[in-house]
Amino acid sequence: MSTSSTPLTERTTWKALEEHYQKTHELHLRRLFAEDPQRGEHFALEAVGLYLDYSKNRLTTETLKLLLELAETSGLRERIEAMFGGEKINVTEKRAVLHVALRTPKGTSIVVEGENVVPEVHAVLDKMADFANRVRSGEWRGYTGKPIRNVVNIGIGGSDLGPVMAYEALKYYSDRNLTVRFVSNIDGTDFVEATHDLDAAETLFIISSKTFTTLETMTNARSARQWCLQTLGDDQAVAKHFVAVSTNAQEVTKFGIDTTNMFGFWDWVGGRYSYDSAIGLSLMLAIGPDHYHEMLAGFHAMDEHFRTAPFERNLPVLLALIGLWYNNFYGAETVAILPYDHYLGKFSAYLQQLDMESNGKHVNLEGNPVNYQTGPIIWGQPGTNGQHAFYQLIHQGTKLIPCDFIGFCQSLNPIGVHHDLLMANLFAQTEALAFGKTAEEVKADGVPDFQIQHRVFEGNRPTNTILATRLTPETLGKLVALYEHKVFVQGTIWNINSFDQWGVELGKVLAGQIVPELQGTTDSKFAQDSSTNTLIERYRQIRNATS
Ligand code: G6Q
Repeated sequence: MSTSSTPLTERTTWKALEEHYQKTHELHLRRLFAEDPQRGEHFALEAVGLYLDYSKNRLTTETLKLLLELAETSGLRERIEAMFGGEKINVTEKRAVLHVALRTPKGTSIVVEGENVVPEVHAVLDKMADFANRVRSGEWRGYTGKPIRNVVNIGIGGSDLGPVMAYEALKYYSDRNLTVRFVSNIDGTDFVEATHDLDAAETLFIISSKTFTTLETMTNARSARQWCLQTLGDDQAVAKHFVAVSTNAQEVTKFGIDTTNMFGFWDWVGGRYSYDSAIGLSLMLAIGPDHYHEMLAGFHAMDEHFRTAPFERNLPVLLALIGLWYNNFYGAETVAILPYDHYLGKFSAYLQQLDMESNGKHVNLEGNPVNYQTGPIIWGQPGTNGQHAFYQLIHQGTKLIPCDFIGFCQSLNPIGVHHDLLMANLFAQTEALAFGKTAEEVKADGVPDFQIQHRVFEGNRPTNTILATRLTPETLGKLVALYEHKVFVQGTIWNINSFDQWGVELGKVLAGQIVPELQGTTDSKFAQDSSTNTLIERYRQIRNATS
C-alpha cells in the first residue's frame, strides 16, 4: 500500500477512490436508504455527548473504508501525536501548534523545548480569573472610583472572531449587568458605534493582539485611549481602563499599559486557534471563570476523543473525510454551516476563518504546487433565517453544497412551541435535501403541468446533522474543537500547512505603501498600477470636496 511519501493523487487509495466515485456517484440517497432500512442508525455516531448522523451522505461502507484507508496512509496518526507532543509542525514559521495545551487540566504535562507549558497556561488562567472576579464584583474600579459596567475588546481576526462568536453563543450564561462589545474594523464607524453610548469612567478596554503591532487594532487602541482621556483627562486613567492580551510585552509597555495588567500567551498558539487562551478574557469577564472552565473541559473532552478514538468512530476524522469526499471527488467548492440556534449567529463566520485561513493553501508542505483541491469555501447563517433566503439554491440550484446542520434537543429559552418548530424545520430540511420530490409525486399533488418541473426536488443533496442536548459552555468547547480537528485532519491529508497564513501579507504591505500616497506625504508619483493609481487620484480629489 502506498503511503504519505507517495504524492496524494498517485496513491493506490486515491486512485481507488476515483474509481469508486465513477461507480457510485449517481447512486441516490433514496436508494441507499431503501437498501438499508436502518441506515439512519448505521451511519451515526455518538461520542463525548455529540451525536453525528452522517447517513444522509452520498457514501457507502466501501466509500468509508477507502476514506479511512486514505487517512491511515496519510500518516494521520503520527501527525496527531506530533501536534499533541509539541513538535514544530508549523514548518514555515518553525512553531509548535499547541492550542490543545490551552485546555489541558492542571497536573498534566506537555513539553515544548524542554519545558512543561501546562503550569504556565494555568498561571495565566488563574490571573484571568482573579481579574475577572475583581471586575465582576465591582472591586476593580475605574479611575474615578466607579465600577466597570462596559467591556470593549479591541482586536481583529483571531483576536476577535473567537471571543465575539463565543460571547454571543454563551450570552445566556453572561452577566447582564456588563455590556460587552467588540471593535475590530479599522473603519472608524466600528469604534464610534461601539462607544457612543458608553461612559468612559465605567469602561474597560481589552487590547487583544498577539503581536501588538496589527494596524487595525493599534489604530483602534489609540482612538480608545484618546476617547477615554477626553473624559477622564489624566494619563494615569489608562492603568484603570486598559488591559492587554498579548505575547509582546515590549510593545504593550510602549503603548502605556503596565505589564501587570497584561495577560500573556505564546507563539505556539495560532491566532485563529487562540480564543481559549487569554484572548478569551472578554468572554471570561462576561460568563465568569467557572463557565469558562466548563468550556475548556468541553474542548479537552473533544481533544481526548480525537486523540484516542479509532478513526472509524472519531468525530473530527469522519467529518473531515466526508468533507474531503465531496471536495476532492465530487468537486464541491463550498460547505454550508447551518446552526439551528440563534446564539450561534456568528458560528459560521468563526469557522470561515478557522477553515479558510488554515486550509486555503496552494502549495504542499514541501512548497510544491498541489494538483488537487484544498480547503473549501465556508459560509452559512443560523436557521431558520437562511431557509427564507439562500436555501433555494441548495435545494434546486446547479451546485452541490454539502451542509452541516447543528441543533440542540433542549432550548435555553423554551417558550411555547418555538423549539419544536425550530427543530422540525432542521429535520425537514435534511430530509427534503436528501430525498427530494419526484415529478410523479409533484403531479400526484395536483400541480398543473406547466409547474411540475419547477417544483421537482432532485434530492441527493448531502448533509451531516450534529445534535447535542443543550448549548452549554462545555458543548460549545466540544463543537469548536470538533471543527479545529476536522480542519487539521483535512490539512494533513492534503499535506499542507494549516497553521500559517502568508496569503494575508501582500495586501498589508501594499496598504502600507498606499497610505502615504493617500495622505500626500510622499513626493514620488503613485507607484501602483494604472487602475490603482487612478482610484487613488480620484479618492484624493473627492475626499476633501465640499459638495
Ligand atoms: C489568525 C491570524 C490573524 C490574526 C490577526 C490578529 O490565525 O493570524 O487573524 O489573529 O491578524 O493578529 P494579532 O493578534 O497579532 O493582532
